[in-house]
Amino acid sequence: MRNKFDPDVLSIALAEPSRRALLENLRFGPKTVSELVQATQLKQPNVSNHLAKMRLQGIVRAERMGRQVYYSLSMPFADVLMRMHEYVSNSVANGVAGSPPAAESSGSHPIAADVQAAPMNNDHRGSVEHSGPDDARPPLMEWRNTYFQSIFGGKEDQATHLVNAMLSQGLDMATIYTEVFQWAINRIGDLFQQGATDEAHEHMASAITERMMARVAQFHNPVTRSQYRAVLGSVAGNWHVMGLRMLADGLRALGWDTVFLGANVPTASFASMVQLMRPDLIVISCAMEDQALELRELIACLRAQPAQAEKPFVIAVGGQYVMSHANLLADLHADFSAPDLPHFLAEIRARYTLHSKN
Ligand code: B12
Repeated sequence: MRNKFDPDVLSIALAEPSRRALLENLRFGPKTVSELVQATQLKQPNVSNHLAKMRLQGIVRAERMGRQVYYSLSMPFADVLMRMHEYVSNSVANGVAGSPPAAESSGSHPIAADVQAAPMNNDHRGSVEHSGPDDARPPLMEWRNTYFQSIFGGKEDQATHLVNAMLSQGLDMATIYTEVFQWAINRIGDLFQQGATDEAHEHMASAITERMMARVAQFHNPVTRSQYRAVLGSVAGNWHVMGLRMLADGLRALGWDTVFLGANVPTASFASMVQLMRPDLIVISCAMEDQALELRELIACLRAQPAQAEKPFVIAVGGQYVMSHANLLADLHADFSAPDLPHFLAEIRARYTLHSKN
């Protein structure tokens, strides 16, 4: 067995010029094999081979869009290099340079063990595809529990490590957001309801999750642009914004131009922003009964905007309040709703033709 710090072995992964050239190119966004061949002047089989290996190592991920497969970095560049280092160290420690790290059932790093035990996702079909309960991989339960513990304990570094692990395993945005983040946040909400935790914990967990979402979204850049624009905002009085941010990130990953207004948007300024931006879709989030009147007023105000007559837009409403009131949609004169991100994206796919190039 070679020494763990053998510079020859490290150089294979870290200083291999072709891989470095490919990674350098992927720093600036997703690319196809042909684009990478053109950019690096490497031979096509070489490029494919390197990409396949780096995909197995969780360094790059692949997304199919129509007939094209796009490759992108699965995490920040610095983390990619660190992961290569970690990977080579593990491989050398196991005596097989270049093979995947062996699963460890115990050890000082529980997250690392989860990652190693997880199967590779070789059927990655798109950046915002939802895996669904049927193909939920076993580690999902462990990931969401570990994520819950991280945000509940205020361990942002641990959460970051876990998010990196999920990204490098090819977990898509909708699965990470819904099955892990939403699940964990709602669990903290349940604890709050039972009096088992306090507002400070809820705020801390929410703040960490918003940062983790930014991390995931950074690696789900759209590979093509659609011609559609959405304006998203929470109704006046509503400080719940995470769900809305998820929808915004999902739309952006599909190539939409998104204008995110955030929490507690006063009705009049929401409406004037719509007038200014001329969106195709307006996405409104309403979490509480107390905001029902504002929601109603906002929709009435939007319907009365000249923009509605000049370029008709669709209004989607959702959030805890909407979900808990059947038949509200028709009553509000809204166009559609959805209980969560995957259903929202399914509705978007059904209503709009996506990925038309500029
Ligand atoms: C986290 C949280 C907070 C955080 C929010 C932080 C943030 N940055 O967003 C903070 C601490 C600020 C907060 C404050 C309050 N909260 Co609070 N909060 C929650 C909690 C635990 C989770 C909400 C959440 O973010 N979930 C994760 C996201 C991803 O899920 P989501 O919001 O449901 O969004 C998904 C879907 O709803 C849907 N969706 C959302 N919007 C839209 C829009 C459209 C168009 C579509 C199609 C779909 C859609 O897609 C999203 C993604 O999958 C819920 C409990 C729960 N189970 O929902 C209570 C909850 C919403 N809060 C509640 C309450 C009462 C409050 C407070 C009054 C007091 C408190 N508990 O601290 C204040 C009120 C603040 C205000 N005026 O808005 C109540 C509301 C009860 C009600 N229906 O009237 C809940 C339900 C808790 C409860 N069971 O009592 N809260």
